[in-house]
Amino acid sequence: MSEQLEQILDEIYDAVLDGDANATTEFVHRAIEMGAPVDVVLNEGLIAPMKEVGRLYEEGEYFVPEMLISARAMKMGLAILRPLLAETDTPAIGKVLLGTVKGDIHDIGKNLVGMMLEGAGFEVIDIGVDVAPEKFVEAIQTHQPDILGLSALLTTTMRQMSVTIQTLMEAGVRDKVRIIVGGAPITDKFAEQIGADGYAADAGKAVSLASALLGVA
Ligand code: B1M
Repeated sequence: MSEQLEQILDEIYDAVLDGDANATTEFVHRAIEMGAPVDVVLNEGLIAPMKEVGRLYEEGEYFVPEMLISARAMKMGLAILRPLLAETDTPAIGKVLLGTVKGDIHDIGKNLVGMMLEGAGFEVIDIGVDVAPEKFVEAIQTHQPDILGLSALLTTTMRQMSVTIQTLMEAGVRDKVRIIVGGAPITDKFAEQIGADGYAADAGKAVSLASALLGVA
């Protein structure tokens, strides 16, 4: 990697960490113009500082407002990458319904999963955050997706994944979809325990998992 590119990635990292949305936008544009690989800008420029934001929050150096403005800056950067991540002309290989579970408003990871799935040729229907189990049932009936993707970032809301699956079973729609789960506190073991069809640790793995579940890998 050229020194110039490393420098611009550092600038993006710092801009997200500082919650400076204007600088994030400017440096992401500049990195792309310089020919930086999109995945490098994403991982080193935008995702890495969010990990640091989490660490600073744990240490008591950052509070919710700082997390929020960093998240906003990161989203501005993501919006620039979105068309590049989602570049595809191929017909949809499957339909994915995506949402963050009830009680949880974290959506950056979910949005990223959605973008990567779109980029891989899936049609994505994102029903947002804080989605109640009944809403997932309704959306499955309306959109008839092949896959349901559930995201949770809090240890307190990961249990909602299990509640959601139970609700789908009671409504008789569980067997109409494959269910994939993800988010920082989720593990393979947890996915198995709650009766999901698979767990993905990151957006790239969510794409491989969704493809494998539909036999298009
Ligand atoms: Co929150 N927050 N937050 N937060 N926040 C965490 C998650 C936390 C770990 C911070 C910390 O303490 N270190 C902590 C949770 C602790 C715990 O549960 N054990 C926490 C807390 C405590 C809270 C509040 C309770 C704080 C408070 O109010 N006191 C509160 C809860 C609000 C709620 O949801 N009810 C809260 C609020 C917020 C903000 C609103 C300020 C903001 C979210 C803004 C937004 O999303 N629009 C926020 C942020 C930004 C974070 C951190 C700093 C960053 C999350 C993020 O966007 N990461 C986070 C710390 C951290 O994660 N290290 C933290 C970047 C993103 C790309 O990664 O989301 O992990 P991630 O997604 C990855 C994978 O997990 C995976 O792929 C993604 C891409 O690779 N993945 C999937 C995610 N979903 C998937 C679905 C899949 C497959 C893969 O299939 C369907």
